[in-house]
Amino acid sequence: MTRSEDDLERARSLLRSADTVVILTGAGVSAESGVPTFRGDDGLWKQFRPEQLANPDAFRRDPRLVWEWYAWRREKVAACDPNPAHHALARFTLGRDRTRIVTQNVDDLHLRAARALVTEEGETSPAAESHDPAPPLQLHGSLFHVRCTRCNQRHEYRDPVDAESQDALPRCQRCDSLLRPDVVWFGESLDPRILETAGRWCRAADVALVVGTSSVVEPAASLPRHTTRSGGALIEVNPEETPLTTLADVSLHARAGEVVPGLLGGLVE
Ligand code: BJW
Ligand code: ZN
Repeated sequence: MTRSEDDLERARSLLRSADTVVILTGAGVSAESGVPTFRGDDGLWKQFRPEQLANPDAFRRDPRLVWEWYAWRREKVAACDPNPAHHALARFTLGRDRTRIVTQNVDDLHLRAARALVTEEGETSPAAESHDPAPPLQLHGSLFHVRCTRCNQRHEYRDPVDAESQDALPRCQRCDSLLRPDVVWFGESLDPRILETAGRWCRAADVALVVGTSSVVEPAASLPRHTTRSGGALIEVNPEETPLTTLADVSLHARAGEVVPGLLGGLVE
C-alpha cells in the first residue's frame, strides 16, 4: 500500500467506527465547482483582499462597491453546480441523524447537492422522501439572503442585484432602508445559536472531517479543536498544509472532488 492509500484506509476506518461525525467545510470544497476561494492564487476579486470588502466599514463607506462584489459572486455561484465532493457528502449525511455538515461557505452548493439526492432517491424509493436532508449549518450566512441595515428584517433574495449606482441597490420593503447581504463580516459576531450548535456537535463528534478550509478565520477555525479536546479524531482534506494539519490524525493532501467520493463511497449504507 502506498502512503496515500494507507492514509485513506485509516481515515475510512475512523469514519466506519464513528457513531457521530461532524463535517466542517470551507471554500475549497466548492473550488472544483468553479467558485473562487478567498485566499488561493485565483484570488476572489480584482485587487481586493476579503478583509477589505467583507467588513461593515467598507459597506458604510461604499455600499455600491461591496454590493458589486456580492452581485458578481451571486451570479457566479448561481451558474455553478455541486461537484462530486458535495454529492458524496450529501449521500453520506442522508438518513444519518448523527452526521451533520457545518460550513463557512455562503454558497448553496451543499443544499443543492442534498436536494438533488432526495429528488433522485425519491424517484426510485418513496421511503427516501421521509429522509429530508438536514440543511447545513451556515456559520457565515448566505449569499442568497439579505438583511435590512435599519430594521434587521431578513429574507431570501434571489433577484439579480443592480450595483451600477447606489440608487439602484436593493431596499427594505418595510422601512425603505438599504438591504445588505445576510453574511458575517470581519468584526461581526456569528449568530450565537448557530455557533453554540456547531460547538455542541463538534464536542459530541467521534470524528471531525475538515474539508477545504485554510483554518485561519476564527471562531470557525477553532471548532475542530473541540472534537480533539473531547477525545475525537480529526481528518483533514486539503491539498495544502494548514494550521490544523499537525493536529490531524489523518491528512489527505488532495482535492476534495478527487478524494471525498472514494473516502465516503464504501461507507454509505
Ligand atoms: C481546497 C481545494 C480543493 C483549494 N479541495 N481544498 C481570534 C484570533 C485572531 C483573530 C480573531 C480571533 N477571533 C476573531 C478574530 C477576528 C476575525 C479573524 O478570524 N481574523 C483572522 C483572519 C485573523 N474574525 C472575525 O472577525 C469573526 N467575528 C468574530 O469573531 O466576532 C467576535 C469578535 C470580533 C472582533 C474581534 C474579536 C472577536 C467573523 C469572521 C467572518 C468571516 N467572514 C468571511 C466572509 C463571509 C461572507 C462572504 O463570503 O463574503 O467568511 S471572510 C472569508 O473567510 C469567508 C470564509 O467563510 C472565511 C474562511 O475562508 P475559507 O473557507 O477557509 O477559504 P480560504 O480561501 O481561506 O481557504 C480555502 C482552502 O481550500 C485553502 O486551504 C486551499 O488550500 C483549499 N483548497 N482547492 C480541497 N479542490
Ligand atoms: Zn427595514
